[in-house]
Amino acid sequence: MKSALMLFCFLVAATSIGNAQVLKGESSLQGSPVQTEGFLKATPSAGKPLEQHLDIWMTLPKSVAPIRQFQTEMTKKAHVIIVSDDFKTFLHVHPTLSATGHFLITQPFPAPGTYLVYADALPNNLNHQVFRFKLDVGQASPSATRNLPATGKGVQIGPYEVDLSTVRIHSGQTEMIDVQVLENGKPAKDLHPYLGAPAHAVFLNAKNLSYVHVHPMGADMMGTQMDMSKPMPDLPDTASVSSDMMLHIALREPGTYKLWLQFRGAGDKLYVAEFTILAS
Ligand SMILES: [Cu+2]
Repeated sequence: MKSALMLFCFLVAATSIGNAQVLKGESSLQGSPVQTEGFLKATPSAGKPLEQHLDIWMTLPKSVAPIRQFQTEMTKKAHVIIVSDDFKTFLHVHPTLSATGHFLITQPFPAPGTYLVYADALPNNLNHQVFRFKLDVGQASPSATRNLPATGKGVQIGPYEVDLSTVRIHSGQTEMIDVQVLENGKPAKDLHPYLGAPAHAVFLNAKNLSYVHVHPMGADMMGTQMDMSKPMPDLPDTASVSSDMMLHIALREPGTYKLWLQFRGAGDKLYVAEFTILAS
C-alpha cells in the first residue's frame, strides 16, 4: 500500500497530462504545522495560452480523497495569491469550491512566465494550510531576479499615498506597523473594506518564499477590539474604513520580504501598495 502511494505521489509530482500540469504544493505558511498535502492541476484554455483552468485540492496524508469541508474566511473558502516569480505581478483571486472538494477558477495571466501560486485555506477541524505551486505559464521565466526596490516608508498608488511607520522590523516577535492612507496630503475619507477587512497584507520572504497574510485593523476599531486572540468580525462592504490602520505582524524568519498591501478605495477600485520590508 505504501509503495503504491509513493508511486502515486511520484506520478502526481511529475505528471504532465497532455497540456495539463499537475503540481504538488510546498507548504509555505510560516509557523503553522502541515497537516495536509496540496495539489494543483493547471490546464491552458484552448487557443488561449495565457488563460489557465486551475484546479486546487488538499488531501489528508495517506488519502487521495480531496478534503471537502473548509471554513469561510474573510468571506471566501479559499484565497489564492498569485505572484510572478520576479515579484512584479500580484493577483488575489477566489476560486469556487466544488462539491467534490476542488477549488476551481479560470485565471488569465498577464504574460508568459513562471508564477508562484499560493493557495490559502482552512480545512474544517485543522489549522490553516497554505501551499505554494511553481507554475510555468507558456514558458518558464529566464531567471528569478526578484523585484525588491528599497521603497522607503511611503509609496504612491493611484490617488493615494500609503505611509508605513517603519519598513524595518524584528523577526521572532509581534511588531506593530502604523499604516496611513493619504489623499491629496490629507487622511483618505473614501476607503471601504475589502473582503471584510480594512486591508489585506501579504508578506513573502524573498529567499525561501514563505508566506504570511494578516489584516490591519482600523485605528477606530482599537477600542472595541482589544482582545487580539479573537478574530475580527467581517466588516460590511459599505462600512467606511479609517485612513489610520494598525498592522500587527509576527515574522518568524529574518530576511527581506515583499509586502503587498491591498485595499479598496473610491468607486470600488482595488489598490495594491508594494513595500520592501527588512526583518532582522
Ligand atoms: Cu486577506
